[in-house]
This record gives sequence, structure tokens and C-alpha cells, in this order.
Amino acid sequence: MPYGTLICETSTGIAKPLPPELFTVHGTCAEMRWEAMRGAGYHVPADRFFVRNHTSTPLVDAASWRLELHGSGLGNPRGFGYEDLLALPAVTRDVAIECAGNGRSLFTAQQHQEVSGTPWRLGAVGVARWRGVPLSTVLDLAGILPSAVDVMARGLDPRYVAGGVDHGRVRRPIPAAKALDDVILAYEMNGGPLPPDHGHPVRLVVPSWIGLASVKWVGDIEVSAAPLTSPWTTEFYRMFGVAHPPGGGPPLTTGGIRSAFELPWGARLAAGRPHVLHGRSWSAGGRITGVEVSLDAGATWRRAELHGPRVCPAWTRWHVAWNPRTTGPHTLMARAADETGGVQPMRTPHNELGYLFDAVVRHPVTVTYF
Ligand SMILES: Nc1nc2c(c(=O)[nH]1)N[C@H]1C(S)=C(S)[C@@H](COP(=O)(O)O)O[C@H]1N2
Ligand SMILES: [Mo]
Repeated sequence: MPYGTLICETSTGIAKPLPPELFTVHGTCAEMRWEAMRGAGYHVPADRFFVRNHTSTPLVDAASWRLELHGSGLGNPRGFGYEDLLALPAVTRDVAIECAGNGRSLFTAQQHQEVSGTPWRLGAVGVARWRGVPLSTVLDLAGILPSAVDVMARGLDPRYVAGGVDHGRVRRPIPAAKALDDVILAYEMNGGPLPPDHGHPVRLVVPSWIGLASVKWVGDIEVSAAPLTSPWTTEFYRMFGVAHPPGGGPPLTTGGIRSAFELPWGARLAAGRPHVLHGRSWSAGGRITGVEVSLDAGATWRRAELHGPRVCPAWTRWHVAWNPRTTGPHTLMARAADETGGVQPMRTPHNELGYLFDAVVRHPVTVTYF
């Protein structure tokens, strides 16, 4: 193990319980069920926060853990222990972490297109209150040089091997300007220590960027005066396909606008009585300014009522009243707009790896006599 950090492996891949009423399991990953957020408050409790693991959750001993900063972009390369980080001034912020593949299965379900990767519905997103040290503080203490261009955190989880290729440990460069702007080295989630599955003892939280950038179980950070790459910026997390540049688009950074109902997929609702449908919308680009809902598969739209905080890059809650009269299958839709003028489209251009599905989702429900 690098730097003497004590690690043991979880046998099942994910450390926390994954009860079927809270999660849908996809291999090494677990998707939050949106109905688990009904009445759950603004933040996603750690017991239902989605888990996206390339391999498995390592159990890292905080007392022996070290964060090493190294590379050609530092004047004073050095390490930090857990207690060193706790002693530095902290920041607290509500930030959404969302997998770039969130909504991937909808390329197939809604647009009849083939994509590869974990078939998430909409539950690969969560908002938590993260507390930790600004990455800029630690970079300054390590003497980041004006010549630094890229900053790459690397996880302590096992090496990622896929299709017979060893890609090494999960790592992903971000520009030094972003690293010095709003990135957090987080050691708390929702007021408690970071749980094992979410990066204990310390993870990056990279606001507005795809979840991959928020590297969990950080063990070292390379700061480089020359541009850095990793398989996560060359092979994965780029757009491939006919709608994209030959050889693929640039490495993905931010996502689009999305909305979800806090309802089971295929929910059953009683006819002839009033319901209040709740949901949430979020955008990496700006605050949510409005949400329209259709209860008849897009024929008519009404404005949802927004309530509570409207935080970017976290989410905005909303609700609409509905008194369904006709029984049978119905399609619910929600379409959000943000302060940049962006609106969710009705279709997302295809890409082979199924990233950044931002189209209005057709949520099926059935209205029945009870
Ligand atoms: N070390 C490490 N960091 C990682 C990953 C991983 O597999 N290993 N997965 C990334 C991806 S793709 C996502 S979407 C987020 C998910 O964070 P969560 O599991 O806390 O929800 O973590 C990111 N950080
Ligand atoms: Mo992800």
C-alpha cells in the first residue's frame, strides 16, 4: 500500500446495507430509489445515497491515513494526516454529486438507442452537506506554483481492471484554476464522518462537475506543471458517436438540467382523490428558475410550485396537485429551466457510452380504483 495507509477490502463491494426499498443494485453500484426521498428533507441521508464504485469500498484507517501532495507544480511538496486536515479552517456546502451516467437506461427506454454502461434510471444523484478543507488551502500550504496547470487526485480503492486492461487506481485531472476555486477535501457528510462507501476518511467534492471528479478515498494528489491525463479523460467520460467529433469529444466536465419525481417507477395512484406529486430539479449551470409538469404525456403543461432552498449546484424541490379521474396508465413529465436560460430538451443527442441524459423523462404511473 502507498504511504503506509492501512486498508482492508469489503467482501461485498459496498459496506452499507442495501435494502431493496432504498436501492436498486447494479453490480458494484447501488442506485437510490427516488421514492425513498419522499419526506426525507433537503439532503439525501447517507443510508440511501447512491454508490458508484469502479471496484469496491476500501476500509481505510483514518489514524494511519496520509494525503501526499507531489509533482512538478509544487514548491513545497508535503503530506497531511487526518488530524492535520481537521485542524485547518473548514467550509460547509450543499453540493449535488451526480454520475455522468445518470439516466443512461433512458436512452434505450425512451429513445430506443443502444448505449453501454451501468443502466441507471435517475437515482445516481444525491445532495449532501459536505464539510471539509478547501483544496486551495492545502495546495497553498504545499506551495502550488503559478506554473501548475493540472491537479489529479487518486483513490486508495483497488485498481480498475476492465476488459483485461489494468487502468490503475481511479484518478482524474482537473485544471488548477478549478482546484483553487471551489473544490473541497471533505471529511464530513450531513454532519457525520464520511461513511466508508462515500470516501472515508476524505474525498474530493468538485461542485458542478460530473461525479467522477469527486474522487473518494483520496490518497495522493499530483500537481503538475504539464497537462495530465488518465484513462478517465482519454477513454471514459467523453462523448463518442455520430453526433460528436471524430475520435470523441473533450473530457466531460459539467452536466445539464434534470428533474425527478419522488415516486416509484410505475407507481400506483388512486383515482378520484387529490394527490400532491413531489419532485426535485437540479442544474450544474445555475439556479432552477421554473419547473413545468405534464400529467398527460406532454399534451398540456402546468407550473409546479417551487419551495425551499434553490441552491446551485444542489437542487430545488417542487410539487403539483393532481386529482386523476381516468384509470389506467399515465405518463408524468417534468421540465426544468435554470437561470442561464437552459431548459430540458425532449431528446438528448445519442452518445455511445450513454452520458449526460438530460431530456424530459417519461415517468410511468398507473391510476387505479382502490
Ligand atoms: N476512488 C474512487 N473515487 C470515485 C469513484 C471510484 O470508483 N473510486 N467513482 C466516481 C464516480 S464515477 C462517481 S459518480 C462518484 C460517486 O460518489 P458516491 O459513490 O459517493 O455517490 O464517485 C467518484 N469517485
Ligand atoms: Mo460516475
